[in-house]
Amino acid sequence: MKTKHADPSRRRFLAAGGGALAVAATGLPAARVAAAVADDGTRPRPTPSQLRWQREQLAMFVHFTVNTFTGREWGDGSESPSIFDPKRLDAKQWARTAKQAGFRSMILTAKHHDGFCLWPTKTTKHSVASSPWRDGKGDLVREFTDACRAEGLDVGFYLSPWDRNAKVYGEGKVYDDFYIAQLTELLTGYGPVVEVWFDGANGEGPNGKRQAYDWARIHRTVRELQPGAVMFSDAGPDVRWIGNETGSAGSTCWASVDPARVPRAGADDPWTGEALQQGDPYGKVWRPGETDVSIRPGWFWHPEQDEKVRGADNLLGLYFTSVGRNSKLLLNVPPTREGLFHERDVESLIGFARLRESMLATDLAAGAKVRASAAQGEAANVLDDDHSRHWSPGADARSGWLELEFPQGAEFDVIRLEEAIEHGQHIANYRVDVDAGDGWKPLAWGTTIGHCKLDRVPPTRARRLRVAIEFAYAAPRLARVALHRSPTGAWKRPDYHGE
Ligand code: FUL
Repeated sequence: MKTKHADPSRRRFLAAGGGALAVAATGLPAARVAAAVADDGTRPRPTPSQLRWQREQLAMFVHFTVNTFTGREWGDGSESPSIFDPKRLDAKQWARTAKQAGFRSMILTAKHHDGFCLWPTKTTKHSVASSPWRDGKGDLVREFTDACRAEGLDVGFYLSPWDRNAKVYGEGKVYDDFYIAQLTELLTGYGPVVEVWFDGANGEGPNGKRQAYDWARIHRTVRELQPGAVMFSDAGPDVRWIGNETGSAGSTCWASVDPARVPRAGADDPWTGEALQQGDPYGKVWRPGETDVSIRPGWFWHPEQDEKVRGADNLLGLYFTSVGRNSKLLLNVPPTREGLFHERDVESLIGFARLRESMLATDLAAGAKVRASAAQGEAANVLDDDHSRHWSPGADARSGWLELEFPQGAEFDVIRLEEAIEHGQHIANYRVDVDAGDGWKPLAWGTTIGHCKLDRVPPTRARRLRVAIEFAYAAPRLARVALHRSPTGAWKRPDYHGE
C-alpha cells in the first residue's frame, strides 16, 4: 500500500487540469488557448537521466525478503533471520530471464518494511549476515548487481523508509542517520545505480512511533552519491507513481506535474490516483509516471499463487496500458523460496517478449510516402526510429497534419505515435483518419502522446492515413508514426488485460 490519497482536492485538480483540456477539445481557436500557456522554451523537459529512464520502457522489480518464507506481504519486523535460506539462489537466472524478455534494468528490494537487509550492512544485525544462507557470508545485493551487469542490465534499489524492525524508528534524527547510513552503503558499495525507489508507506515502528522522514536529506544523499540515478516516490522528485498497482496509466498521461500539488515526497498528500495517472499539462516540472505492477497477485512469492501468474497476452495488455500510455512498466517478478524465478513466470515473460517483438518487428508504415501541412524537418523523419530526428509543422505552430500514403495499402490494428520528448511534451489533442479508397473516416483520437502512445483499433486497411495534431501547447514534434499488427487480437477490448 502506498500513501493514501485523501479525496477533497480531487475536484480541484480536475477543475484546473481537466478544464484546460476540455477547452482545447472544444475546438476553440488554438491561439486563444495557447495565450494562457507558457511558450515553448519554458515548458518542462526531461533531464538526460529521465530521458534514459523512459526510453528503457521495461524494468523488472524483484521483491524478495523474509516474507518469501513466511508467506506474508508485509513482515512485522519480528521475523528471525534464521528463516532466510534460499538454497538454490541464482541471481544470474533472474538477470538472464530479464534480459531474454527485453527488460533493461532491475530493481531489488534491498530492504522491505520488515527491515531485513539483503546485504551485510554495518547498521543492524537484522540482515543476511545473521541468516543460514551462504553460512551468513552471503551478500545478495552483490550477487544481484554482479548478475545484472553480466547481462548488461542497469540496477536500482528499493530501500523502504518504513522499518518495522529498527529500534530507532520514530526517533527523529537517530533514525534518519541510520537510514542514510544504509542508503550510503548501497549507493557507494555496488557501482552505478540508475533508480532509487522510495515507497510511500509510513506506519508505526516497533516502539509504536512513526517517523517523519527527512526527505530533503535523503534526496541530497542520492544526488551526491549517484548523480545519474532517478528517484521514484509517489511524488517524485524525478519519477512519480502512476497512482495504482493495476498496471494502468491514464489514457491522458502528461509527464509534467505541478509540484504545488505534491507538497512532500512520500507524504500524505492530496493527490488522487487519477491525478497521478494523468499528470498536468500546465505542470512546471517533468516527472513522468512509473507503472509498478506484479506478475502475480502479491508482490512476494506465495506457492498458492503459482496458478495465478499473468499470461503472456496479459503482460502484453499491461504493455499497452503503461508503455503505450507514456509511462514506463516496472513489472515485479518475485523469486521463490529456493531463490529462483518460478518456471511459470519465466514462461510468461518469454512469451510476452515474443508477442511484443513480433508485433513491433513489422512496421506497416515503412516506405510510405509522407506529406505534411508544413514542415520544419523532413516529414519522412517519422518513419524511422532515430529519435534525434522528427517532424514539426514549425516553431509557432500549435496544430498541423501528416499524411502517409501506402501504394500497396496497409493493414494494421495498432497505431504507434511518439513525440520528440527531449523537447518537452506538448501535444494535447490528435486524431487519426484513414482512407481505404472511399474517402476519409475517423479511426482514433487521443489527448496525449508523449514518449509513446499505442492505440489499438479494429483491423483496418488503408491507402492513406492522416495524423492531425489538433492542438499542442507549444510546437508539436512527432518523432515516430508506425503501424503494427497485434499478435493476439488485443484490439478487441480497450482495456484488454488478457483474461
Ligand atoms: C507498496 C509496498 O507496501 C508493497 O509491499 C510493495 O513493495 C509495493 C511495490 O509498494 O507500497
